[in-house]
Amino acid sequence: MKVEQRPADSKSKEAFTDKASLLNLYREMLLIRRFEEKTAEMYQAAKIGGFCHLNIGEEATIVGTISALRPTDYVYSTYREHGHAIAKGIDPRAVMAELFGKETGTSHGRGGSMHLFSADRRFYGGYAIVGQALPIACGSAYAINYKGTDDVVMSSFGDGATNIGAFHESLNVAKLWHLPIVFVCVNNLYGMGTAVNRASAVTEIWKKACAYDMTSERVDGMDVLAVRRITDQLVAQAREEHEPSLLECVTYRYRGHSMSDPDTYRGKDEIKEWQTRDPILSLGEHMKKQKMLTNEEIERIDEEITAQVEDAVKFAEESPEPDPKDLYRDVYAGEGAA
Ligand SMILES: Cc1ncc(C[n+]2csc(CCOP(=O)(O)OP(=O)(O)O)c2C)c(N)n1
Ligand SMILES: [Mg+2]
Repeated sequence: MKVEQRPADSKSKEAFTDKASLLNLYREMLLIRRFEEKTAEMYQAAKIGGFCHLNIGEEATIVGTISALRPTDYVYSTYREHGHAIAKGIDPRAVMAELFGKETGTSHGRGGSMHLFSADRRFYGGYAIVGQALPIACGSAYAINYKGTDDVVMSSFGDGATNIGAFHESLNVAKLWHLPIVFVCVNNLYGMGTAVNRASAVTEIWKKACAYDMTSERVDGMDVLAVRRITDQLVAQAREEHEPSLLECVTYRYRGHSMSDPDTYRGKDEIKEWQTRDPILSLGEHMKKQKMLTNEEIERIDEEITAQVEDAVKFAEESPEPDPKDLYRDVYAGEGAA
């Protein structure tokens, strides 16, 4: 599907000039990529069961948005959330163990791929229902105002979710109550096998915020620096002015909707075309041009990250299964759970 992009933001690459920051973004994106590739492999080896949705191709959107937050800020996501959980600081070992259904997983193996959660990291899920997290995220943002802290909530969801009633209800109350929330639409151009122009009367999702008189932006979701730059502004607006916003990141998932999707509704050429704008390769090229990175360093980083992912798999493999006697533990969250 052809999408008209806003012209690339020329200032985006100038905004981040120090090597350490760029390297962090690069490493985070590569960690998510290698983690997801390994997840696919483990799924095919029947180590992971149930539904499983990968983030491959969407790394710049995930890392560009979440890296703009403080550890005390909250993130809500969807069933396509392995990358969000890792970007929010959850140990990849605990994420992989959850996918394996093990006791050491983020949700003690009770949730699996679609229900990662960490109160410590303020990563509040992992939801299987499309649009489910948005009203709950508004509740967290309302609590922030009520308690008078300066935390921010980020609620991430797909293009398909913007056709759901809960999306519109959430934007409405967020604006009405001045909630400190950034809504992030990961527009990967498809909801399962349905292209965005066949499901949504308005295909430029950012425009939907106009109905609620809300700040909204559209950004190239394959350019991590552009995403980060605009997210910094929207997070500051939420934190300092308690004004919500909608950010549409136009991106692409290279794999099918889920591990069981034969992916017959789009051409191979389309996938290849998006891969020419790969977010990790693009940042690597940019850093090489700036003399911040060499091919040897790229290889070394890849080896390190591949080893980290192998270690996560080993940890998951060796972790115990949940004990059946704990079946009713954690059915309700206790005092101090959040
Ligand atoms: C309320 C609801 N309707 C339908 C489904 C089935 N379903 C699961 S994912 C999905 C597509 C959602 O697409 P989008 O919001 O664009 O997210 P993406 O999968 O592209 O990340 C659908 C229709 C669901 N889980 N919940
Ligand atoms: Mg989508």
